[in-house]
Amino acid sequence: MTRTITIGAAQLGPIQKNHTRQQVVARLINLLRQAHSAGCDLVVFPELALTTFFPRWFVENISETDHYYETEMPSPITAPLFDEAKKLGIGFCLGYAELTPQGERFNTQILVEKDGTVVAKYRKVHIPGHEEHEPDRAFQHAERYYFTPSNEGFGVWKAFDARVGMMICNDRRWPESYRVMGLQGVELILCGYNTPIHYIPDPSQDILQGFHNALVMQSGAYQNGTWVVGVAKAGVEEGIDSLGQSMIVAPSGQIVAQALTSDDELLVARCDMDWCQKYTKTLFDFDRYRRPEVYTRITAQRGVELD
Ligand code: CDT
Repeated sequence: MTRTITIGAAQLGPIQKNHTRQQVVARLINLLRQAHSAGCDLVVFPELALTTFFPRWFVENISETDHYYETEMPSPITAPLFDEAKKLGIGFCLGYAELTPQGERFNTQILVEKDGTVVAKYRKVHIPGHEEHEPDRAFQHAERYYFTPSNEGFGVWKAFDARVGMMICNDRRWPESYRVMGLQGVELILCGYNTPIHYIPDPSQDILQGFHNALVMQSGAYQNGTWVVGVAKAGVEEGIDSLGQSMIVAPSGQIVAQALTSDDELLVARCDMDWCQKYTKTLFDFDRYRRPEVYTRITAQRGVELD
């Protein structure tokens, strides 16, 4: 018996500033229904999947942006997505901006089982961009103003008869994200992203965005013997072009499905969780081959230290 999960990576095209939550939820439900027709057990939506990518603008008073954040999940507006998923018997993973009762702001992703139970909540650890307004930029990437970095780390949960972890966008560029989950026996990592193609601090990287996206997820999958599902919010949003190229990567590091457009698009793959063991019990048998005693610098220091 193999443990196969049929997974739908539900890429979204742009969400403009004037698009309502109701319109967006209707798009999510449309993708969910397509996934049901394709036999999916689980649908993965992008990072901040309910709104436009608002960190591209700076406001002096952060509370002016409260309407971009969710204070409850499900809420009356998102409930139809939860209801439809439960009715269809499909699980899903959804990214959104979270405002807690204590006033903390997190970039959050939740995992919902086929019976509608919220299995897990993950809050983004690696927050990229800048804290202050940078008026000379063509657009802001003020995630560090809008979100607190989570100290909860990278969990792995038993769901869909597999060991499932989550990360969000910039987390995928850091090998530590995958390895912390790898050390908990992760078999499936779900990752939503919004990646502007134009990287203002070093535009020479623009042409490499697709390469780097694949590079980090393929190597993270292979080096930890895990499936990785990376799902974009893509296309030209408020004049800013963001990377598509959503993909499902096998524990071998091979891409088994990839988006072809920058619009709402579902890609589907049958993912055998037992494939992970071909890697985790051989080349990447951590218990046999890792040398944590010589890796102490990794947690002892943050930046480069020169002697
Ligand atoms: N959303 C997100 O984390 N985006 C970043 C952009 C980095 S440039 C500030 C990413 O790593 O794709």
